[in-house]
Amino acid sequence: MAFAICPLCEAACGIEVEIESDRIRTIRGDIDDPMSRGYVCPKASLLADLHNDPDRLRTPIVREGSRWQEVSWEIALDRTAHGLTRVRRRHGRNAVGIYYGNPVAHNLGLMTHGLTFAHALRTRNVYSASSADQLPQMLVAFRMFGHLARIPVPDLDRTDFILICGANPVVSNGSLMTAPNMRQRLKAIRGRGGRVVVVDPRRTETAEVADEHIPIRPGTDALLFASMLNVLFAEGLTRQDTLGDRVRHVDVLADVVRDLPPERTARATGVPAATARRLAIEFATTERAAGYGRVGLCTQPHGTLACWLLQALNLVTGHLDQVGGMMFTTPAVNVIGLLSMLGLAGTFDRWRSSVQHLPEFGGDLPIAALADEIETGSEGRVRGLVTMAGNPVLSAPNGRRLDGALATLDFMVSIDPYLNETTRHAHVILPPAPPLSRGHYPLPLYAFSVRNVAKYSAAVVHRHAHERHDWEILSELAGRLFAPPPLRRATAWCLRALTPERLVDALLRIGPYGLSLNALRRSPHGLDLGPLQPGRLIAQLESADRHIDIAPAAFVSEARTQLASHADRDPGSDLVLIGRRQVLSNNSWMHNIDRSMRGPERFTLQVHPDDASRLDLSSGDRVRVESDSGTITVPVEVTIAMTRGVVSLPHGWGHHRDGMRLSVAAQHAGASLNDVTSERHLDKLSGNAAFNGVPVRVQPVSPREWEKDELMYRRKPNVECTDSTLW
Ligand SMILES: Nc1nc2c(c(=O)[nH]1)N[C@H]1C(S)=C(S)[C@@H](COP(=O)(O)OP(=O)(O)OC[C@H]3O[C@@H](n4cnc5c(=O)[nH]c(N)nc54)[C@H](O)[C@@H]3O)O[C@H]1N2
Ligand SMILES: Nc1nc2c(c(=O)[nH]1)N[C@H]1C(S)=C(S)[C@@H](COP(=O)(O)OP(=O)(O)OC[C@H]3O[C@@H](n4cnc5c(=O)[nH]c(N)nc54)[C@H](O)[C@@H]3O)O[C@H]1N2
Ligand code: SF4
Ligand SMILES: [Mo]
Repeated sequence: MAFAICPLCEAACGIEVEIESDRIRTIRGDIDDPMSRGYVCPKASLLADLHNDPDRLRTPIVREGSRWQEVSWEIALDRTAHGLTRVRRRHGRNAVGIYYGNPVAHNLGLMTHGLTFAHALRTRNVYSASSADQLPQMLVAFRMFGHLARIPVPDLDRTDFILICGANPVVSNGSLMTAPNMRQRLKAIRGRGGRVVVVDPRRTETAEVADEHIPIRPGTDALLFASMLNVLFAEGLTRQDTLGDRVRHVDVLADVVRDLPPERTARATGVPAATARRLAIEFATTERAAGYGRVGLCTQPHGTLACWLLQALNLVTGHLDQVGGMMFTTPAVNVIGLLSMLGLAGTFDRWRSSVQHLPEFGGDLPIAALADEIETGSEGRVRGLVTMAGNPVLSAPNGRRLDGALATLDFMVSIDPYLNETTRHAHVILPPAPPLSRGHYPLPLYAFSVRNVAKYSAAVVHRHAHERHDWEILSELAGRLFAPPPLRRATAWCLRALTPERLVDALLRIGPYGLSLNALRRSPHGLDLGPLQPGRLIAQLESADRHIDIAPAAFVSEARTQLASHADRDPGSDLVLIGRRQVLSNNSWMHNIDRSMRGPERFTLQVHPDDASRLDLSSGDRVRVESDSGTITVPVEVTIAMTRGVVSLPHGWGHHRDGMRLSVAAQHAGASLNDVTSERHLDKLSGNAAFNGVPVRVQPVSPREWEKDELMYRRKPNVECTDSTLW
């Protein structure tokens, strides 16, 4: 029996893995894990299927035209270094771009070696999934609290009121909030007499276990929060005594929301004025309350304003940095503290993308800019690309355009275990060894944990001798790319000696608890380091002599020019499209597991019954969903979970393309939501993708038309799987 940490999502559940002759027999929840206490979601057991998936690449492959060939690591790495160096020599270092995706956050070696590699490329064309995700929250943290990762988390286990906006943690298992078994934790709030309120255009699985669901029109949260602040200022219900005189510009904030009472915003938000008033007062007058927002708040045109005003609500009600409110962690590896000490608090807008002029943040450019930067003919065009644990063809806004753009690159390498929608464009794929064969410490997740905990898990199965971990691949590549020829081997050797484990050990030792990797090895279930501490933010601000800016100038001017006119605009009668997550999916990349794909069709367009009857639709019908960016054909599911005027599709589908090696996923292809989202529909202040609230036209298709589309979607491209000459 071995104990480990599930690396699939932010809950970081403890798992117990039964191994027999180096084969995984069962995976269960670890009942002695202090955070998850035996809880796991159904994805945990799929780790074994991932491990055994015959389509998972075990050997590097290189592409010649449309043929792929297995090669040795030496050849694959040499080719990669040659390809990237050639682009750099001919066109300069900005011509090599890099995109890294979500699994980086769940892979210790990619955190330690991958992020360093991205920055060592010294290109302005660094892209990541952050700008399809939490960038507005980072920008708010940077402007208000002085560090782009200083994001508070709800004190879930002690709060008496949680306001959940644009998040569905019962399905996503929580994000920027490490807290396994969300359903139970939310039930516990209600069990102690507290309240759970969900603001979401869809009656989500989280709304189902809440006391109250407040349906909102997509993209209007900033107006709702502004109106709640208006009520609090007007009624004299604000307080900042808890943060002393560290908060600046409260008067400016009061002025920004002065003309936005709930009566004015109700038409746009769809939230009745009386509801917004009541919510504001309940939130302010509950001693322990926390306002938590996530992806749904970020991925809208006023994403930064929404995230800012929610944080302002926490602040003016005295719920920030306080027990039961939104709090700051004290992780055993205190990366944010270390970076702050080194003066690395973050950066914003040091340069811009060349076509859309989107701002840099923390060294990255928004992913919405990448297709432009590849296709444009001007100086600094991206001609070479590294993708690392990312599938932007399915995850980036207007993925279809990016799909086409990737095909034009001079050279592309992907560090990825699958030949999928994105990596099929690569010239070389470097596949890492599977998750359970590597050691793990969830470095970034513990910075957002609702209790301070620390846990290290060693590899539970051996990797094959010819397999390499992500960090080893990157060390080898860095040696070849960055060191002069005589020093290449030595450089790669030094980088390999600097294992992720050694780095974590050093960071633990200088951390606030003086732990070490050995100490964690002696506690294989993990260490509970206690509840979150109040006053963490204030202590950090005081030591740096900084203040909280509750009304950063850039946000204020955007709010002044945008919010009132948004409130007064006719919301129109267009249907708008939003996304959703599903328990058995993990963004785009876990649909190749047969066991997880049985049961009813999951890829459906959810439609409210009134909209369905207006459009003459029933469940099972096929419709075309058309936006200004593109058209997809999808099956309908009529459900009262939707709000009138809003339809929903899950993202991460669309596995119908040629030239992939995903034999199971291709049988359940679906279509990609991001073939109808736009790389021009963005959060204005940060450049984050505004996936939600896309105006769409929905039209029934006849069975004949559907058959035609079906041919396109059901094209089976998996020649590689059967061609034994190549495999
Ligand atoms: N419309 C819409 N689009 C969205 C979202 C949405 O809500 N709506 N959500 C957005 C969000 S929040 C995110 S985070 C992004 C995700 O965007 P991405 O990170 O680009 O997409 P993933 O589907 O997570 O793809 C992960 C890739 O990493 C590979 N991989 C998995 N594990 C490992 C590993 O250990 N090492 C390596 N090297 N590779 C690995 C997988 O094979 C896959 O190719 O999508 C965004 N896109
Ligand atoms: N099972 C599973 N778990 C996952 C993932 C997965 O793909 N599958 N992905 C992981 C990743 S990368 C992330 S970042 C997290 C995300 O974790 P969450 O943020 O909890 O993710 P979602 O379930 O997308 O929740 C977003 C919610 O916002 C709502 N929404 C859409 N538009 C608006 C709006 O304008 N206003 C408001 N108030 N709400 C809106 C949607 O209806 C949806 O319920 O989940 C992680 N966990
Ligand atoms: S909730 Fe997340 S961490 Fe826990 S078992 Fe499921 S996928 Fe793994
Ligand atoms: Mo994400």
